[in-house]
Amino acid sequence: MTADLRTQVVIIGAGPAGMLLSHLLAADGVESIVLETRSQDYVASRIRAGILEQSTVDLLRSCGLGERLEREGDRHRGIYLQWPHERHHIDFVDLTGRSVWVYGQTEVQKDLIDARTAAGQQIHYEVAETNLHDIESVHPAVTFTDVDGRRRTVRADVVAGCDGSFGPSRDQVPQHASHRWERVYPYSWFGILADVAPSTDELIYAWHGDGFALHSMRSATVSRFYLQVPNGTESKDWSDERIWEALATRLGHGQDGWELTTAPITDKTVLPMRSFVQTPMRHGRLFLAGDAAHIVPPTGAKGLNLAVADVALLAPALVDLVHKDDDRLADSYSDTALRRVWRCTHFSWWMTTMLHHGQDPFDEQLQLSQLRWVTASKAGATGLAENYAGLPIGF
Ligand code: RFL
Ligand code: PHB
Repeated sequence: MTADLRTQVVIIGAGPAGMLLSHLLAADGVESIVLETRSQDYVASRIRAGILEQSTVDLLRSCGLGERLEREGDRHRGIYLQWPHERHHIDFVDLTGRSVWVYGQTEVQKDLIDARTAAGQQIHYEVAETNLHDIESVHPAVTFTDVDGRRRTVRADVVAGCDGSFGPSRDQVPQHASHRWERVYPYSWFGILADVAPSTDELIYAWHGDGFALHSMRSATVSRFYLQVPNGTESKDWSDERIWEALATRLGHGQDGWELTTAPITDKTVLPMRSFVQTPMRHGRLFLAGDAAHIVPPTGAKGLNLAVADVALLAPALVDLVHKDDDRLADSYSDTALRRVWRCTHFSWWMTTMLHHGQDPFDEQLQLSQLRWVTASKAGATGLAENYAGLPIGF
């Protein structure tokens, strides 16, 4: 196969994992080419996660991506956990000395695009038919059709599969060499964006007999909400009135004087929930990072943070491999990354099953008991705080 492009690392996917990887590699003098199926506008504007944990913020600051985050990000000490007639604050700073930031994935993505574009990063948007070749050799290749319809081949030393949950990379690992772990949940999240000042200073996670609700935010003038809905729900089944009514009930409008302010809704999306891990996260010269290797339900706010943590481990491993032919970090990448992946997989599953309403009255009593313990016991609260604010990279 004749290649018309040559680089050290070909990165499939221009989401946060792929873009941050190209940024960290460039800082250490490793050249990469990024391939992305979507347009730059689409990638920069899709609405996704909202919370950055401490180690994500530390990493973004340390690699020169913290400037706007410092200015516009909102540091939170903790979260509220509630169930009918009870609301409790869990203070991460008091419990662990760590905090979280409200700074949307959309903003992180924009900062990454700006930094990489300014640095002259080669990014091919709107590519099609991305295929991986020779990943078991030391010179793998990726073929794709570019935006002008030309068939291209890029040869590299390494392929980084940062192509999310629907990309082609993870399927390239032969079945006999990998294992997939999966849990599907019997409910979805209905995500709502509204042009309204948040009715709370920090996020509220609410257990309710009608189903879970979350009050999050994006800025002083934009709020983000989620409602637990049955799988198969369609946005069109939910009028704005129905949404505000459900949010008011589940979040406790009127209790102890707390009020939910309503306003025009600007976006409605239904998100299915699942836990998924593919092991190992490497096959030959293909390395998987972010959603390409694992998916968590959003209840623990871990998806984006895990993608960043993977890349923080992968970048130095690839630098050593490409520059020094030293494969020690590359060989340990999957095992090291998976320790954090499984911790976050457990935490996300635990938050999800503690807060979402099901059919079984016995489960309901267990959930309420767990919520009382987590909010009343320092040990319980510290466990939640440590996991939510995030364990150090390399944990
Ligand atoms: P991404 O962000 O999905 O980026 C992968 C990129 O790869 C591209 N791609 C390809 N490129 C080239 N060739 C191909 N054949 C390709 N196939 C795919 C895709 O277009 C995309 O640009 O994965 P990454 O970088 O690993 O980052 C992970 C995070 O984006 C993800 O964990 C979170 O956004 C998950 N997530 C949420 N996490 C939270 O913590 N809180 C949330 O509220 C939350 N909301 C969400 C989410 C994920 C969503 N998706 C994936 C459906 C809401 C949504 C809608
Ligand atoms: C969000 O703001 O989108 C968000 C916040 C916390 C979560 C999930 C999503 O657990």
